[in-house]
Amino acid sequence: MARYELVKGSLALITLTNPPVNALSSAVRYGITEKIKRALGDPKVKAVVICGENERFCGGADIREFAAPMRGHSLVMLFDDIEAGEKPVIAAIEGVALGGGFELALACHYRIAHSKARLGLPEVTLGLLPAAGGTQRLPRLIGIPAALELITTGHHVSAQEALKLGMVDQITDENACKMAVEFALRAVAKPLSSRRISTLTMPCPPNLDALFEAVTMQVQKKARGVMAPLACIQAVRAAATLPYSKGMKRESELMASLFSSSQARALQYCFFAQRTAGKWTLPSGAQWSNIKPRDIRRAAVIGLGTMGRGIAVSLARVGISVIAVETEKKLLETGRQMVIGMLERDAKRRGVTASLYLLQFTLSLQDVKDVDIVIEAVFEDMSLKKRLFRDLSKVCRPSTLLYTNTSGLDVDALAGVTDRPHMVAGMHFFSPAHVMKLLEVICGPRSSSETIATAMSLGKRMGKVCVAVGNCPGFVGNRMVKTYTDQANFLLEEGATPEQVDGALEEFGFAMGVFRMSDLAGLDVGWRIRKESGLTGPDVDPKDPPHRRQGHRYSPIPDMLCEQGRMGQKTGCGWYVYEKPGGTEAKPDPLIQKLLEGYRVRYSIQPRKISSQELIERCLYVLANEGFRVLEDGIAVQPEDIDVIYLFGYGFPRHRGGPMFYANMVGLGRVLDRLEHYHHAHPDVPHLKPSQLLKKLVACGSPPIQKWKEHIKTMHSHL
Ligand code: 3H9
Repeated sequence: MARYELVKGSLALITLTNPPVNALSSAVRYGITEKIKRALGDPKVKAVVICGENERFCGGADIREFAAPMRGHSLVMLFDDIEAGEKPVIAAIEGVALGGGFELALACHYRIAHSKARLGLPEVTLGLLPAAGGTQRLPRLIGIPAALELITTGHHVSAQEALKLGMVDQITDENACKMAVEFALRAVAKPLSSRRISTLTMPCPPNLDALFEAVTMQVQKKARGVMAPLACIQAVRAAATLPYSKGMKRESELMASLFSSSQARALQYCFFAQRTAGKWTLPSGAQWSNIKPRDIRRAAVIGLGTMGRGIAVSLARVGISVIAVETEKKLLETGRQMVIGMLERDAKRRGVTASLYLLQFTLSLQDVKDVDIVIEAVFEDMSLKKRLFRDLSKVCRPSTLLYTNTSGLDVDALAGVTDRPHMVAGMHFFSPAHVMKLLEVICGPRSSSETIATAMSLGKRMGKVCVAVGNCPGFVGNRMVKTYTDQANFLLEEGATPEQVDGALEEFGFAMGVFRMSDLAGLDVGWRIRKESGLTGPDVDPKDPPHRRQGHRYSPIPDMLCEQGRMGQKTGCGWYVYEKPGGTEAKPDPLIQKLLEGYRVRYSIQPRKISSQELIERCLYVLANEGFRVLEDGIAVQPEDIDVIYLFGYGFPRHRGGPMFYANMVGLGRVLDRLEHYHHAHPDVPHLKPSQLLKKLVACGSPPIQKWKEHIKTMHSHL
């Protein structure tokens, strides 16, 4: 786990050997402790270089070991020994030095980094703080403001930035280990006293209290209810106000308060869930590791509306040439200008040249005949999409893969009109497509493994978090979200206000409640879908009363808002009222209050005071309940997939882990009880009826989320 070599006769080279990221597992900690002892005790050794195998220094403590209390050799003691030693120790940083890995480098006397390396203290993103001296050493090295920024956000920095900040002593384009060896030979003669960071005087700015107060407010605003960033601030404050040893004690106490918290568990679950979702599997046995994706060089994007533009930008910025197609000259010109503007702004932000030469704009579908893939992003209209897919079948060469960007339409119905149904799948981007990280890849029953593998790999190349899902109305994300918004609407009917529902959800951790989110997205989107599916408008069965559809409870309130032209922010009013059309400052609207009161009178609903607990339970337990049905139906293969979709596409608070993890944390038995209670009270809402899988899991003793998969029948898999 740590290799020891004597090089150049007087240097000890210690190499961490724990692939893939050389995490500091207990075995690695033991290995380094032993090798450092050996190097410091060997009179032949004049200096030490620490590096990592496979061009990666170290990805930090082994997160998998956090499931149990920390055991084995202490990193704090090891780092103190390295720093206090009388022989210069040099960290040779290639790849990454993150978390405990960067704390190891901070304990060394010198740090040499490769120019492509990335460094940082991302513990806060795992619900923790850097507890091996990071909160005490980093501020002494680079000052309190810069250290606070890095520790409370967990941002990684490039080697160049690290050099500017003083986090490393030298960067190199050569092999960092080789350079560190040269450096070590020169460092032998130099005194070490000024190189021990823990002994440095803290550079304190004059307005210390104001600085900590400002950062605390910033953190509280950004991450409502999240504990770790606040603990990080307290630890850095200890560094600023206490001697090193007392600061270390405070760091350790704060870490203890975080270590077994539910937030830390949720955030660490998110880390692994994201990686689990990337490892997709299909019932045929095809999976990420055994199917080769196609190499994509040329793509076509059909439709230059909001989605098409974002998709074109996402493709071009990773070096894929794009032919963008529109039907009218004016639309083409507007789209062209928008795409170029977006690409230029993006390139400026990243300090690179915009790859405009990769773009081609055309009115002729014939121009896409030689592309590797087509991503269709026209209006959500099945007959329009079918027409286009028929045309694409005729125009494109037989090897071209065809993808539809749809938020819920039947991917297989589109595949069926083509000459290559096995080469058709869905790619559900989220708006704005060049910003949002999530991509649902929809596997139709006839989609080939290669078609799926190519979409997943292309999504990854575009920097997306990709999740493979099955084909059903709304797929995973939108199918589930419908149950959540329905509950929110029913709660309004029963006595709540939009601001009450939103307040409870925002208190829970959502950046925006359901109604503010709906105002931002535009109420007309859902209205159009409801009209198309016959839930409102002329196609409604005249026998259905306004608050019932197809035998179930239905809330016509969102339709009533749309009929009044209240489409959300863009019209200056929706669930809230705004300062002007396009305004963003939501204010409660007395007209909505009146509308709700009128509605309740008309349908003889006695309004009642609804507790925050009920608001949360009704909205979130029903979401998880539908998640269980999604698993039951084989639309998603594992709970991690659902949670990743909700974290990256729907703003579910990360420190709650996602709807399925949240249900697991609450306790499946309790979720089941409450759903039974609410379903009893509202028997005309089928989504409140507990799912079979939830009942089965409770009957099996509520196994941990990682074990649910074993209880899910795969017979009905749609993947
Ligand atoms: C810490 O250090 C606490 C300290 O303050 C000390 C307190 C006393 N542990 O992401 P990838 C796995 S907290 C265990 O796909 P990439 C990962 O699960 C830690 N496993 O690769 C995956 O496994 P699998 C602070 C880890 O190239 C495989 O390695 N450190 C760890 O896209 C490949 O990972 C962090 O927060 C780990 N520390 O990205 C850094 N790291 O193949 C967390 C990775 O089975 N890590 N794995 O799915 C990362 O950010 C990225 O993994 C990294 C590489 C940038 C390093």
